[in-house]
Amino acid sequence: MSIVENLSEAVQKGRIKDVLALIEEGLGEGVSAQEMLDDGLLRGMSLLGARFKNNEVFVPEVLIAARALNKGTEALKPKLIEAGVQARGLAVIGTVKGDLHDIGKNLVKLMMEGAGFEVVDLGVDVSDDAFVAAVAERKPDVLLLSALLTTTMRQQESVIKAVAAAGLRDKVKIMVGGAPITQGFCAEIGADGYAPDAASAAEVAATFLAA
Ligand code: B1M
Repeated sequence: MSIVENLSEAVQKGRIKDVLALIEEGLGEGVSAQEMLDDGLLRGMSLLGARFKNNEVFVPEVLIAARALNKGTEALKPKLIEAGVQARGLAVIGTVKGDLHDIGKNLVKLMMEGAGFEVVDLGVDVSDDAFVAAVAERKPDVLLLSALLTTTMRQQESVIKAVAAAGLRDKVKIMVGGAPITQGFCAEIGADGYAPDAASAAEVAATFLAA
């Protein structure tokens, strides 16, 4: 099996040591960090996700795999982020209330940092009030809301309303994303931008600064 295939396997089995060793080996052999992320770590999580859906594996296995994926992403971070990029904007990011998924959010954060943003990460299960307080205090250029569940996606709309109620809606661009989110949903709830993946999230955020 190739290094990326082994990485995918190691993530699915939640083997942090193997993930880190394979990344080191891959980097030594000139495999690109992006390939190890996309075809190794994320592919592994996607395969495990399908087994999760079919009730072949359960929450503990997925949690262990998520931890291995996050460790692997951390190890790849220096290679994914271009050195010496000057901070060109401030962003606040979080996963909305009721939602504990943070792998995608962490990737969006990483890509935003790579695009030169300073990113304040509020974590997961973030209340509307906490988002509003962060916008009021930090005055970010962009607020990024992640949601992975059909039961929590409406929470993004609730945050947008809360920001508006606090009189801050014209002070910040709001972006939404996550597996169930679409461009149509973004328009429906009055967000300023949507991106289907982490790399394009950073691109969309950068257009707000340019504007
Ligand atoms: Co959960 N889970 N989960 N889970 N989980 C999903 C999302 C699910 C699709 C699995 C399934 O049934 N097929 C399903 C949702 C179904 C639905 O709502 N329609 C589901 C469910 C049901 C649940 C629970 C309810 C299960 C239960 O307890 N019975 C529960 C809910 C807990 C809660 O949040 N309150 C739950 C729990 C968990 C774990 C804790 C075990 C774990 C999360 C661990 C963690 O995040 N630290 C977990 C995981 C890992 C998954 C799957 C397997 C993988 C998600 C993931 O990290 N993908 C997922 C199934 C799947 O997606 N195949 C599933 C990799 C990640 C890189 O992709 O997050 O989509 P993603 O992020 C992408 C884009 O969406 C985008 O960029 C990212 C990178 O390109 N993006 C943005 C994300 N945020 C963005 C923001 C942006 C722009 C782009 O701008 C603001």
